[in-house]
Amino acid sequence: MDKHLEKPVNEYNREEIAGFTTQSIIGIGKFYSTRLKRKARVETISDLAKLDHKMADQIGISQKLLEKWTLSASIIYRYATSTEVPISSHRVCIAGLGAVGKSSLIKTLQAQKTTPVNFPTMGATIEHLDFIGLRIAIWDLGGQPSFHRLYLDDPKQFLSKTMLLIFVLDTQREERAIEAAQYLNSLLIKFKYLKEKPKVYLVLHKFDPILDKNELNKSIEVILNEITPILTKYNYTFRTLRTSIFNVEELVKLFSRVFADVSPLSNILSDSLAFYSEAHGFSASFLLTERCFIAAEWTTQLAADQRDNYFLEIMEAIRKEVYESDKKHEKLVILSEIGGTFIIIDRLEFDSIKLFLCSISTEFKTKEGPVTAKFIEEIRPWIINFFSIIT
Ligand SMILES: Nc1nc2c(ncn2[C@@H]2O[C@H](COP(=O)(O)OP(=O)(O)OP(=O)(O)O)[C@@H](O)[C@H]2O)c(=O)[nH]1
Ligand SMILES: [Mg+2]
Repeated sequence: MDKHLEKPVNEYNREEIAGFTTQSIIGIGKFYSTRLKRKARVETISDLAKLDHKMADQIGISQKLLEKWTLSASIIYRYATSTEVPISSHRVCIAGLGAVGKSSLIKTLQAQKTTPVNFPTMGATIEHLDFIGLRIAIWDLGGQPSFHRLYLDDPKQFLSKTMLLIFVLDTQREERAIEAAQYLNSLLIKFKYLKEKPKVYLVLHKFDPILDKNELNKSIEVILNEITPILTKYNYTFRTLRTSIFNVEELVKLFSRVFADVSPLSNILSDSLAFYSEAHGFSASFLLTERCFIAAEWTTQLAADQRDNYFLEIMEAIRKEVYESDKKHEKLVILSEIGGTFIIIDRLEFDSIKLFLCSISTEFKTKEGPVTAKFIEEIRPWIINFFSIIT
């Protein structure tokens, strides 16, 4: 949002924000704001959020630009009018039977390196992970049977306002599938009682790189045969992730998707990133957090394995930079192993939030351009102000 408001965004109440004029969105100057008003009777953020993109011709702006503006408006509108609890106080729960690897998985994500935990979690503990300025609180629900009653008997305390349920299964122990399904069932009953329906991710864990994938996939089939009917019974859709603490890169990559699901900012940032990349003629770009989580990406022109390869190269470079190099470079340029392309990594800082802007290019570009400056200017208020609205 525009930085020329009379006071900081967080000092307005939510209804006021929905009534801001369209000019308060960066990029919509007086000219377009007048046009929106005259040609489409759109005056406020709330009007703009509901505007049909097909009106672009009639208003006299490009379809793409209008899409971008309505997306921004609809995200602001959603938060301005939402009676939901703000995201920052939403819960992410990680549950599953004992010793399936929940705590190890979280510790590995936090440390960015394989970190096995070799003692059971006693009851519930809270762990934090930072993602584009959002402090995600992850409730690690110790899985030993004696603790199940604790959560099930007091769902308000342990399960309410869960926006994401990460249910972890041990792919190397298919014989525990029935027991796992029963536990999941009892959790879903409690969510039903709370009248809540979190997003569900099934994490098929201990999918270790050295093991035979075919064997593991067979065991996964057995496990899913028990688990899927439970989710279907309560009308849940879900996604599956195959993870191992011995493949940190894959773990980080997969969990970026999970966190992007929790943060509405990813959409906005990806949209700005697309404009930025196209204007520069880049073939792809990523915006990564310091922990290498993908805050946003524009990789539509790449095949999936190409995208993954670039991501691995970028991650390796950033981890070297963050953890090994004494000197902090403003910019890194690396020659990619994928023939004839460079990866340009810029360090960006927005108050205390640090991000890496990574672009894939066929040219060796080192100059700061106006496009980059404009991009940074465009995303800055989202990153800084957005969380003052919702926290
Ligand atoms: N092979 C393999 N072992 C793992 C992996 N992740 C965790 N482990 C091992 O699994 C065991 C249990 O790990 P924890 O992280 O304590 O499991 P948990 O689910 O938190 O267990 P509770 O706290 O009792 O619910 C430990 O010995 C870990 O080293 C993995 O990806 N692959
Ligand atoms: Mg644990």
